Amino acid sequence: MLLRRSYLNTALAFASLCAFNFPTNIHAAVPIHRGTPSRSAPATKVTNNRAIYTLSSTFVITDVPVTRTFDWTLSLATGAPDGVEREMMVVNGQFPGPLIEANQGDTIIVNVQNDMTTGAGIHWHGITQKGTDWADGVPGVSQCPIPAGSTFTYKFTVADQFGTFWWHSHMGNTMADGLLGPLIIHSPSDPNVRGRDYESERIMILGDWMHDMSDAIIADLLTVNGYHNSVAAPVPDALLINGVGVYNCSSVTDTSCTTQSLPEIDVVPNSSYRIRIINTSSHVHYKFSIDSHPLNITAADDTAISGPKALHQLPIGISQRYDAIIKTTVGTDGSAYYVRAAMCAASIANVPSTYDITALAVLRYVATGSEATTTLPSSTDWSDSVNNDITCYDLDTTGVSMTPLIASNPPTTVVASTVMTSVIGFITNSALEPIAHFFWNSVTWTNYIYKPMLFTLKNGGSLNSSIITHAIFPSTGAADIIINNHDGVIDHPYHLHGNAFYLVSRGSGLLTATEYAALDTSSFNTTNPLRRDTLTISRNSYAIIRIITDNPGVWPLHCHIGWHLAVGKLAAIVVQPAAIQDLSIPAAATAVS
Ligand SMILES: [Cu+2]
Repeated sequence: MLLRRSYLNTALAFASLCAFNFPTNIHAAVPIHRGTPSRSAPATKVTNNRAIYTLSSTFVITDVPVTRTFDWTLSLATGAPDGVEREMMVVNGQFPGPLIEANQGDTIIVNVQNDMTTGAGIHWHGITQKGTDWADGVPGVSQCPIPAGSTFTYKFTVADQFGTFWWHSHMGNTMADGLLGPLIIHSPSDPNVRGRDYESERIMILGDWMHDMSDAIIADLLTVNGYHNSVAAPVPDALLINGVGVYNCSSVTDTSCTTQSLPEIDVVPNSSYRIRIINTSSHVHYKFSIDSHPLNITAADDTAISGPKALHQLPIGISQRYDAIIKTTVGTDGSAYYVRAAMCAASIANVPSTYDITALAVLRYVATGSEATTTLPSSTDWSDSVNNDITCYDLDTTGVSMTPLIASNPPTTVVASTVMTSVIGFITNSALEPIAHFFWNSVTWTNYIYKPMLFTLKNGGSLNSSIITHAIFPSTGAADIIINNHDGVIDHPYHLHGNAFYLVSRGSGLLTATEYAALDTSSFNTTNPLRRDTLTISRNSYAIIRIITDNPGVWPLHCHIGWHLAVGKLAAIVVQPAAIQDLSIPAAATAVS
């Protein structure tokens, strides 16, 4: 890998637009915490608010828009999702964080009070933020960090979207410290209808967990020896379902470690449930299943689909969502079945042979008026389940049909295209040591968090190609983005902000611009192809996604493995830079300091 620059940039290389005299390198800007119980661990205890996993049947689904206001306090607190206490970052004292539930057309206001000791930014994953780019929540891209002790208000209207989304911190990888939660948008236009296609709704949040704070892990990853002597993203200390993991306390000296009970999901017999599965992990691609309960897949990210009707095992990439309908006609009152989230270990380095790759929860049948049983299930995994794949891959690559229920054909005339090639590499630090980073087209992103790219473009400036690989799509039309995953042994989840995209093609190997231009486009799927916002692209392969460039902005295209993002894996798609200058950005967004 070519060495483009030294990692440590001069702090004041750019005049800041949001604040003065702050270092521009995020890792120099935050104090380093180790997550193991410390003398300074906050006394406040994190709660797991189980109410967020059950969507209320009384929530009125309507096309009459309202404004919904949420008041959030971000704070440090002590929690033990897997039984090992550590310092966490939480919203309103909860992990996972609060549920946002709204209807299509609603305006969402989130008043954020940052009571942490570091800056913050909250991203609304999958929401396109048309005209409200400043609310996209990415420090260094769309805003400055919300300073410790300050408030900031996000306000956006979800005009033309509905489905299963989530929110998470986009500051470093502090989502791995606890700042994440579900975001559900209902709509009368949703082809999947409560009361007809299913009776009730549940949320299942898959995740992964580390015992160290994210900034400590990133600081180590940016050394020659890495974190725990590896420059690879870390093996999770625990795997979580609905914020609960079971850590083997006998392997730690920490006497406060408590063995967790498996999370319980109660269902009534002879009913049907829409389960909204969200993979909030920083590193883990999962295979999700429920013993004896086939999954009828009805949405991929926020796109309602006709999917596989009786799937046993669902591959779900990092930050992807799937909605699945299950029928509770398998058992009777008192029956119990394991819910399994099996880690795709193929893309994670250094997994010990003794590592338990499967997180468990309990699906328990409880008839109305009955007392829940407490015995653990005796159910067994599907006989055809596959846990140890040689790659981690998306559901659409398995030969199943995933047809959007609201049909949309992308334009077949493309006005612009770009090739984005990502690969791991090394750059040399001031001690001439090789430090691992991820690169887009040979450039690893440096986040000047106090000089957001949106503000630069708003002011008529342009981006610096040596610190951010970017493509510029100047006019409205269809544009193709060829994403190459050039890594030989790592599968990555790719997320594009500001746009749902059409998946028009996939292929193996590396696709150059010349090869793309020579492709027989009749092989592209332009007849109602799958639309979504996050794609797993397996090692040494590519995908071609098509967007409509009607949302002016500077939109991150990045790997959603938080540890890869933190070491440079973000590029930008700049849509209609002239129109960005016309965007209105509230003074409060630019005045954060
Ligand atoms: Cu990655």
